[in-house]
Amino acid sequence: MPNALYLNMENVDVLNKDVTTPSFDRDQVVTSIAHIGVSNFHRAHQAYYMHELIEKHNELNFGICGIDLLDSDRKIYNVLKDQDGLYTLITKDPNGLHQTKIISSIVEYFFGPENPMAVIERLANPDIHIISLTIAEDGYHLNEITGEFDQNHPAVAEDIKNPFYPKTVFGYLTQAFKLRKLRGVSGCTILSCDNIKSNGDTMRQSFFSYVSNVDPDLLPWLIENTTFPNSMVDRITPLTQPQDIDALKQDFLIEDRWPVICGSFSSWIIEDNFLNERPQWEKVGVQFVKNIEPYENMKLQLLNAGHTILGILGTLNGYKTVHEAANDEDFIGFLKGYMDEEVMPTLVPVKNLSIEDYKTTLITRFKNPHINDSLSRICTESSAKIPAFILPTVKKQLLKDKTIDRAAFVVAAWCKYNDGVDDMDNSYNIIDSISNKLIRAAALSHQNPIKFLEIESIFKDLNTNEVFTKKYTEYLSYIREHSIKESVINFFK
Ligand code: CS2
Repeated sequence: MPNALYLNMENVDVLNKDVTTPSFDRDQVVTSIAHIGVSNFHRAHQAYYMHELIEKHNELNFGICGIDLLDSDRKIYNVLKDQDGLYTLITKDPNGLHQTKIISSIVEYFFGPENPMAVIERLANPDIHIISLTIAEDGYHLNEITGEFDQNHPAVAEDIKNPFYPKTVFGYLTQAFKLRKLRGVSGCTILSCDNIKSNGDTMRQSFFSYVSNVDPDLLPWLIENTTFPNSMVDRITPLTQPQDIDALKQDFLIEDRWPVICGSFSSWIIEDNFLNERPQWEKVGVQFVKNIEPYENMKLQLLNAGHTILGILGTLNGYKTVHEAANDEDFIGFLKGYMDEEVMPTLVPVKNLSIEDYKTTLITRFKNPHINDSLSRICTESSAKIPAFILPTVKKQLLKDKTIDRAAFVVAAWCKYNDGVDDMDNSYNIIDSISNKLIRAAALSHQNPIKFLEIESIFKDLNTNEVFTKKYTEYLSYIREHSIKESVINFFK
């Protein structure tokens, strides 16, 4: 067997012919987007859309400069440095059709911990018109209880003390915008691509409250010179497994140290609120709308909530992947019931999109056996996911005296999940920034079920709602005595 070729600019034109390689001349691409957080998700989604626009429509003015700010991102820094920003995107549809493509839209890369000044200078450069972000829910440093920006968060407090050696995105942006203002450079659009409600507004609020604390004189200029479009981002992107790297080597003779696997369905809906000229992403399927809220509610409350539900129930049952849980008739039946009875009544129709179709496609996406999306990825940071994906539905349903049974069941199941042992008696890790708190509250709930609902940062005052607590208590005592499967069947079949 011939040797596999390292993925880099030198080899990209002589790779296996079954792989789609870029046809554009990379030297012609001008960087005008700086993206912070070069996660798998960014590489499957925004960088993919930009690649398509360059490739199919010769849009050479919007190359991406990838940036990571966290020490823990050193691996992607090393990989992208060695691979000249190139990586393989393997798209797998539910019928087993795979597409393997080299993505070439990340034309530069900077790593904050290595050289913070270089990052600040790049962000301040007049060529950069859009700064986009995937920094995950916890990157916004919101206070868990008030939902406001947390000035006392250790990373934020550190940046306030050492503004010239920032660690957080807010510290970096403040320095970059100070330079822009000083040098008479125009502002730019800050485009959040995270799975949080009103992601643009949230970013604006967090950033502006940081600036009003550290550099209030900058604020009026920022208000005039930045926009923060809200956006809805959607593509299922699992963690890359060693077998994915091996398969690429075996089947395509490509040595890519960090390829990305993703589902074939993808969607990106953005509020059209850009400061400067923006890429014509609509040419590659992006939708521009006036108000993101109904689209965002649909996605967070159906897809992300659906994932969380399959994650919790599936893990308790001993499953390891989303598709195993989704192909179990009892669990998918439970989820369909949740969507129809508890989520659908809370959603409002959206323009140019059928929520019914979205929901149906979603089930097929969850069942896709080729993706191998792990339940442990889904259950990671559930303490941030449950309040964002499930509790808003509960709140809306309770306000209208409508059913919350399945949501209460999920919360009860999540309480048991935090015991850390599945129905086969196998233990698993609880990966959550407040795992200690969760485990302690779940332990106390054996005596008093409400103890779990007393985690105020998650449930706020839900522990005082009689309708919810009654159902939750009933379910929890049953779930503690029976398997999750028996419980689903007993209450919902
Ligand atoms: C998942 C998301 O993290 C999660 O819990 O639901 O990562 C999901 O796969 C993406 O939002 C899909 O668009």
